Amino acid sequence: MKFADANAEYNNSNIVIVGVPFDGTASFRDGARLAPDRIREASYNFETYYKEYDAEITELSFCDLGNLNVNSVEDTALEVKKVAEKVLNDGKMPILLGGEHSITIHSAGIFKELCDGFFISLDAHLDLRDAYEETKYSHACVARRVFERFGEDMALIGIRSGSKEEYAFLKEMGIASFSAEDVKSRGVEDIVRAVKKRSFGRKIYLSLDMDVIDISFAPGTENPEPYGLNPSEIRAFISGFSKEVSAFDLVEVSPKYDYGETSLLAAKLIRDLIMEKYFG
Ligand SMILES: [Mn+2]
Repeated sequence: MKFADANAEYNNSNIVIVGVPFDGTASFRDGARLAPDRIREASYNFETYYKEYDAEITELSFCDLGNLNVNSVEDTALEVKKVAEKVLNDGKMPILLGGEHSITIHSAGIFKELCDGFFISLDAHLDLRDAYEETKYSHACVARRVFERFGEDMALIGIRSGSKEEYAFLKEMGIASFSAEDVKSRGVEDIVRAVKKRSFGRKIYLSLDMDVIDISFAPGTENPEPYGLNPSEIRAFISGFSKEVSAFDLVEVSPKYDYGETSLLAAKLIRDLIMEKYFG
C-alpha cells in the first residue's frame, strides 16, 4: 500500500516517501517496525482538499517507494544512506517513515554531506548518550551522533528527559535546546525565531520523534513521556520551518501500543508538511 495520493512517478516527484521498518535497538517497547504501513493506512482517512490554501494535495507530485529491506543496524545504515543520497542528489525531498529514531543518524549524515544544512529534532529525549546497550547506533544516541556531524548547526526542541550526564554534555557543548516548558512559556513562534537565527535560511533536516507529543495525544510510541507538546504546537513548528525543510523523518510510532490515534496523527502531520511546504 502506498501513502495516500502519492501517485506520481519518481522522476516527476518533488517529494519521495520511503518506509524504514526498523526497531532493532528498541530498549523499552518495540513495534516501530510496524509503523510505516500503519501510517500509510491511516493516511487514507483524510480529505485531499485543504480549505486553508484552497488547494488539493493531488495537485502536488509525490511518490512512495515502499519499505526498505532492513533487519540489522548495519543494513539499516547502508539502505538509508543509499536512498537518502539518491533522493537528495536528484534534488527531491526525502520523507522517511520510521522505524525507530536511530534511522535519522544515517539520513542526517548524508544530508550534512550533500546539503551542509541545519538539523532540528522535535523530541522528548536528549538522545545524547555516546553508546547505549553496547551500540553507538541506538535510538538513545541519535543527537550525539548528529552533533558529531553538525556541531553547533543543530537544535533540540521539546526536551523533557535525559540523564545527568546528557544534560551536562548539552551544557558543556552549548547545543541549542528548548524544553517542552520553554515551548509552553515562550510560544512556538518565539522558538521558531530563535532557531532561525541559528539556521540563517539554510536548508533544514527536520526529525519528528512522535514522543515529543504528549502521551495522551500520541500514546503509541516506544518511549512515551508525559507533559509533552500538543498536536497544534507540532503543526505550528511544521508551518514555521516548512519552507526550509529539505529532508524530513517521522519516527518512533509503535502501532503495538496504539488504537490508531498516533498513526493518524503521524499521517496528518506528514500531509500537512507537504501542503505547507508548497502552498503555505
Ligand atoms: Mn524520543
